[in-house]
Amino acid sequence: MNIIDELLWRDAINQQTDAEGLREYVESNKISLYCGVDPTGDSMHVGHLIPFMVMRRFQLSGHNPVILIGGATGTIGDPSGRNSERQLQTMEQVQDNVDALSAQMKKLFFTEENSQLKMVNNYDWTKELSILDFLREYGKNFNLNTMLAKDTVASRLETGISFTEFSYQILQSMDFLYLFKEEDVRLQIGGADQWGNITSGLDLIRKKEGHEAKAFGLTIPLMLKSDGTKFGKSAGGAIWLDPAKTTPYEFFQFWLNSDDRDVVKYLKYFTFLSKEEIDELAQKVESDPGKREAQRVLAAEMTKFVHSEAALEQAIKISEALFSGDVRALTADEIEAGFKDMPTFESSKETKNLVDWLVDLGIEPSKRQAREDITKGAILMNGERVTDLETNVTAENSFDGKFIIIRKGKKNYSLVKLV
Ligand code: 383
Repeated sequence: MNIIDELLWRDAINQQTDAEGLREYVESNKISLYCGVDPTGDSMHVGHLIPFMVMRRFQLSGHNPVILIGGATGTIGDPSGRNSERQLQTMEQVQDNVDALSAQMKKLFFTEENSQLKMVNNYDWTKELSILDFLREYGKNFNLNTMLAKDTVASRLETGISFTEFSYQILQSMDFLYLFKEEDVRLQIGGADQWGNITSGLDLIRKKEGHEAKAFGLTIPLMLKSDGTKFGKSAGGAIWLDPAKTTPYEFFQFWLNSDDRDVVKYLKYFTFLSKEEIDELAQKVESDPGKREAQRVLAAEMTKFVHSEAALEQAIKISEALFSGDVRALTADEIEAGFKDMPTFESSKETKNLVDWLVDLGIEPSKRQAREDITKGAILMNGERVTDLETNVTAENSFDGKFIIIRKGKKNYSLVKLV
């Protein structure tokens, strides 16, 4: 399958400026393509994977991806997809974020086989440009009506948009022209929200380089979830790629919890599994959805790709321990990761009777209820059932003198931190 057919099969194409032309071009050439990310934060999230997985697919089929980090554009902020003006970041903040995102990109895309991958920063060719050159060299090629008609600007005309954000499309267009000339980049890809910026760059290339200049734009559909909620968010907020912000366990759980109606779409979009493998998993979603095998494979593939094999093993270990209730094999770090979104309580280290302790913390509403739950075997302390009403809770029951885990019923966990 060539790369275009593969993207079509994966439902990864939203719009193309010249589908025929691009197909022909990639059939007989190695294409250099680029996709940009703005350093508006210190980590990417799963939404960013949408175009960058496609970049990787091009790379795997022998083409040359160029990753652009927007050290210049990040100081302005893309109005796309936003309904209000952004607060400017300081130049230092932008630089810190450039460093963080560059490191993240390296980790994801620079493998031993791919050490030649290119990464550029648009600050390098934008910082020296004078205001007069900007207006004379570039501004003259932009028609105000066309600029105003771009979705991202048109939708802001009511609420207001500054000249600064309005000019963003010129900056991104200058990048495409620069990379076309300097790096022979002929294709820009991005999420569907980038269509206006990408086509604006193509217009500039045509105006400056002539109509025979061959360049293309391709966008990828933004991910929609079957239940109508936004893709890439959990109860705790965005799903980040930085393990310090979203632990590999939470990351694993995010994919594991995918809806049956979405899981095949995600497998196509986000993994490198073959058509045969995905068709087989799709079959299993139909015949045995309860087993959630497709979700398991998806979660494993994604955790391995973004984090590592070791992180995946740990995520599985935590998931299994929480599922079975046997949490004894977990380390204090694993507990911290696994319990991030669960109710957490604080207790002093002094020895106390279990019934009193559960009521004092608020895990049980009353002593009567506590006694009843203990006697019927519904309470597990650190993975062990306690049925004796005289049980005492001491620091010795804890993990590393730090945590005590209480499970009430089948899956109501509480984490008690000893302070
Ligand atoms: C800057 C300079 C360029 C080319 C692109 C850019 C960044 C672009 C942008 N992209 C988003 C971002 O940075 O704002 N103007 O957060 C997101 N992308 C990708 C994808 C997406 C887009 O990084 O749709 C989601 O992740 O294109 O919103 O010369």
